[in-house]
Amino acid sequence: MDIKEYGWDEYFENEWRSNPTDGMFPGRITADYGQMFRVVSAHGEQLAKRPACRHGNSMQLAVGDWVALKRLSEDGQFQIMLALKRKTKFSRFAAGGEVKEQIVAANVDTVFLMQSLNRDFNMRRLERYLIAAWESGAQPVVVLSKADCCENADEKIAVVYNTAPGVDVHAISCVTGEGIGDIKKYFTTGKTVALLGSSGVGKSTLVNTLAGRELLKTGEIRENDSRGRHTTTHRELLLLPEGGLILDTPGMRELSIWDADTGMEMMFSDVEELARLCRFSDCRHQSEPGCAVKEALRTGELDMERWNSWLKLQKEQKHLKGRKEAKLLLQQKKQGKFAAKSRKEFYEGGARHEY
Ligand SMILES: Nc1nc2c(ncn2[C@@H]2O[C@H](COP(=O)(O)OP(=O)(O)OP(=O)(O)O)[C@@H](O)[C@H]2O)c(=O)[nH]1
Ligand SMILES: [Mg+2]
Ligand SMILES: [Zn+2]
Repeated sequence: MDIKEYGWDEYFENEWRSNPTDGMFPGRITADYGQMFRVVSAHGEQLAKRPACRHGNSMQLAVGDWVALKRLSEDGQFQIMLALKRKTKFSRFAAGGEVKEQIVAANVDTVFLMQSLNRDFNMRRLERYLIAAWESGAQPVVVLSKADCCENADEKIAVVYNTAPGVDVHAISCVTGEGIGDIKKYFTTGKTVALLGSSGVGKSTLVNTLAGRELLKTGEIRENDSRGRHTTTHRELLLLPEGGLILDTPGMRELSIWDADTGMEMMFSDVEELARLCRFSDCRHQSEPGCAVKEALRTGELDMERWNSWLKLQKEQKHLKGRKEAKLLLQQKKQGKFAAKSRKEFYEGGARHEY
């Protein structure tokens, strides 16, 4: 197997050389099964164990990561020893209330932000995905699926163009084949495209359509509300027969953004620019004189919905930043206690040894 087909390039070659990788070989994680990963390498595909936990703090690995593998025994046991620095990573705030970054996909070149044209279409949700995508370092592309189920696709495409200036938008149908030819251009040798979106938008169906066969399981959507049933349960990276890689993911219930600074700037540069034009640098854009935002809302230069969206995202980010800082403080406090305890043990121990 030629690992270049899986995206190995000069960047990773350099990373490889700058790490202690003697006696190891490179591989890319293609599936995450919890304690085990499926990894592809020049020796084919194998299962590999997670790296050993150090200080109870195991490194987070994600599908798409390039890792260094070691053969543990002749009977085909492999262990991941280290991960190479990522080119890009798509993260979110981990679900379940914990303050933790969850890496959804690593080393992705393009992310398809998928929404279906029948039921799932929602601009506020798309904004979140776009922010996270810009933050990831990968190129976002909006893919509107199930064009065969929609009468006014053109109108919806126009709405997306307004929300996401400069981002490619495609309407596709896996039933009629519409638009599939156009999106093939993103799949070239060694390049990785990740599919993200709610359950039931047709991510796995698109993989099967591009692969030309049933590689992945797909599921009917619920009749009453057209939502998906969370058919895909783990992330998986696949090589397409015509070249290029596709990363299927389980549908996300919600996307809480982990980091948003770059993403907000990319998505809302017009709003942020306006806010900088206010007379007072600490303008709250409420009733202050010389508020450029209020003025733009009055003239219609700034759309009210877009402004509300920005406000909501700002507020959410502030809240999440507060939670992150609180966690950091707690960690530092714990580490401080640990250091003090070790110091105490060291000196007391040292004193004992002297006698
Ligand atoms: N009409 C129509 N139905 C489609 C299209 N693409 C997918 N579907 C249907 O939508 C349903 C859900 O498709 P999946 O591919 O399983 O959706 P998914 O995004 O992978 O969902 P999860 O794995 O749950 O995240 C299936 O019944 C598909 O047949 C399309 O282009 N047109
Ligand atoms: Mg799926
Ligand atoms: Zn203002």
